[in-house]
Amino acid sequence: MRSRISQSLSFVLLLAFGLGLAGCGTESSSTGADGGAPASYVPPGEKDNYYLFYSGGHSGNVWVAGLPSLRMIQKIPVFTPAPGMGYGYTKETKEMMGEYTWGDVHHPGLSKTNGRYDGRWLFVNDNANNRIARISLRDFKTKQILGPIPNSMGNHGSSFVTPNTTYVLVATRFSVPLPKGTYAPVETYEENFNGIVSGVKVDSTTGEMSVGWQIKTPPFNWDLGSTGKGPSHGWAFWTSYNTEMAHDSLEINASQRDRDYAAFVNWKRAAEIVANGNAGTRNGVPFIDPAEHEGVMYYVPVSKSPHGIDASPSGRWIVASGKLQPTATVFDFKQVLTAIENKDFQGEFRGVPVINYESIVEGEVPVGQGPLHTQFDGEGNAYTSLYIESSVAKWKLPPWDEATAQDMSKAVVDKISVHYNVGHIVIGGSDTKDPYGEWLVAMNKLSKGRHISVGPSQPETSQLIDISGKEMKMVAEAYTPPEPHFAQVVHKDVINPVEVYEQENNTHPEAVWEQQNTGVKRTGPNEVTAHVIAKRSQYYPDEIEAQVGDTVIIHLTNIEQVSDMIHGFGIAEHNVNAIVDPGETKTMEFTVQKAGVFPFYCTNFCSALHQEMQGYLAVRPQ
Ligand SMILES: [Cu+2]
Repeated sequence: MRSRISQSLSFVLLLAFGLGLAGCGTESSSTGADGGAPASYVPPGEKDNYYLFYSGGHSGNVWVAGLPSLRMIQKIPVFTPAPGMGYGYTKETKEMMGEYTWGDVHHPGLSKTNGRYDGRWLFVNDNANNRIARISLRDFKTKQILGPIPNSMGNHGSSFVTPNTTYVLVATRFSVPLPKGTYAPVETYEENFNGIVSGVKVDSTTGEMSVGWQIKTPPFNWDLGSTGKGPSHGWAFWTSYNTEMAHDSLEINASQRDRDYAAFVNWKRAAEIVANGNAGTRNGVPFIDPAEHEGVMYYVPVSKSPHGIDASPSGRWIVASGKLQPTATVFDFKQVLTAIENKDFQGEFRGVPVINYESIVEGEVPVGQGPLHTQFDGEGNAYTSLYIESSVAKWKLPPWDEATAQDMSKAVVDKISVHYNVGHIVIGGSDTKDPYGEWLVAMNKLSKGRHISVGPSQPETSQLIDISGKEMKMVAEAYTPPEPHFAQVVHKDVINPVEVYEQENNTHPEAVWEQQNTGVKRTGPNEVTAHVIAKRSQYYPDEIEAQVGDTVIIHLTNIEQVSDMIHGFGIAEHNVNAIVDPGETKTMEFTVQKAGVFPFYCTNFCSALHQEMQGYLAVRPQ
């Protein structure tokens, strides 16, 4: 009850402070000049300072919100049709989505140059169908879906972007017999099943993705990861919650060992092995057995049933948390390199060295119950989500003073309750060398009791925490559809989107801009092709003739060159639906199967005469 009271009080203060700012005409900032209440309230007409890209989980989308307002601005459809944007109905998007109409987006990763966000692309994974997609932040649209990735099953441990976007790194949650497509009884799991770590290569100019290499692993279930920087540049880290290699009743059987393993992978070494022609191939992909190539992978014991592992902004401190142990373990990567050099190993597993735990641990910080993910503010502090406690702990990264080193509880400097069962948390730029700090968003799994009832199917909550001061302050709350597993936050100045596709940049081969180039033609015995332009408030031409059995191809160009002047194109009873943004061309292709006259019309309100923007598809019987 107490937390609810303090929260509504702070909301009132926020409101007052936000309105005050509006009067000054300044941008919103986290705290007032008097150090007063934080201003997450962004008044009408003012804009947020940050983009917040939420993964959409099994909705298959990415949600775009503003920060600090938490106002939802846009949906970016990726793996799932979105009729409101014509996505998944046009030829281009259908081909990109392939045979699946959903995906499970878990971890968005922004592209980077020199360890900082460069505002070019956002990569997202599909845990269900083993794919990676690339969204261009030039127009906030999905440009490529790669996969299903060969040999990869349960693409959960991604999308982790290396400091110059050389790779997006992927690890498998599930293990299967390899090459993928092989049968083996599930009882032979330990012997016949394997996991995979993949390096998805990214073309530095076009962003085009391809599978660069894969590393075979035991059938551990790989979980979250991160990429190194600074002293750990060239490395990537993943935790595993099933080094027991259980294949049934995982809740019990995968929770037996007091320590699981993290994998420390030298991706530069993997790339070298492939470049030198020393990798094998599996399902057409360069394939590395780490037992045969020294230096490509090491195991590090971590606390029980870990979920997350995160590299600090300096790249020196690698923080791993075990769900079933109330500590965040801090590894010193400089000591990791020394241990590797000195072969300071406590054993090996299937030919891969296990680094001596004692030699590389800087400390175990008692953060609280159920630690999952750690984020960094760039001021020497770490923040760890605590699933079981439903709170976020703020703690100091090393170097620690003598008193803290003796009593690690002194490293924990603040804790705040969230509502509740927090999964991921995000701080802007946490995975870069220069985090923004300022705000932390807690993404909570359960929202029950926090909103007016919407029945049994309930959204997730996001809570906004001001981290600009010594103590964390809860300042706002919002809801999202399922399911923001993780998010990325980037400053608005890093991204420079287009709002209109300029005519000279439209590369669609079938784009037409002049009325004299439009028209409907028979282009085959059973094929009719229409080139149509859309503008306020008509289509030209507005009549398409075809015969039953014809394939009808419509290339539709929106010739508007004005921001937000979007047209739609829906045909009655044909499941045909496109949206064309200003200057954009889209293609619809379908077979007409019934005679009759079917209206088509603009679905996206565009003008006073929007209702008049219509035409007819007239289909003769055969
Ligand atoms: Cu219109």
